[in-house]
Amino acid sequence: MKEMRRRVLILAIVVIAIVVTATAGYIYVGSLSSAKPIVTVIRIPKGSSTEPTGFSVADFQTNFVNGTYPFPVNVTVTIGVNNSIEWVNDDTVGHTVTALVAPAGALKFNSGLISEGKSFSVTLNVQGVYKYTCAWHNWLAGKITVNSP
Ligand SMILES: [Cu+2]
Repeated sequence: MKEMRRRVLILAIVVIAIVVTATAGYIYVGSLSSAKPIVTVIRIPKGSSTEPTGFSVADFQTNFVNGTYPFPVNVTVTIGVNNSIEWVNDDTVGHTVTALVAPAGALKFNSGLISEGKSFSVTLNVQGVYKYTCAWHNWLAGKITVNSP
């Protein structure tokens, strides 16, 4: 019965799409299929625990959250809403991915310690900007922008 209702719904969408196509002249096919969750993999490279030249923890603490942080943010990714990110730790020490900034209504994700060879995934359901760092090595920092659906 549920399957029948689903078919009727799909048929209705197709009919509407055809009418829209006939009147407006184009069809956005993507809206007919359910979005598949997409996973973006970020690898934490070996040697990441070594502090790079020019890093200032005071500077990080003062400026990272405010958006005027001058030290290069190592990772910048843009994903769609409800997509996932998976961090894989290729380093020989543990790291964390700890969100310090998240959009209103979104949880600030925190992986806890990701041991060497382990990974951590998060699915981001709220659009906006997230900024995260490793709790132990603040030079490992990233910015994630989640686009609207
Ligand atoms: Cu770390």
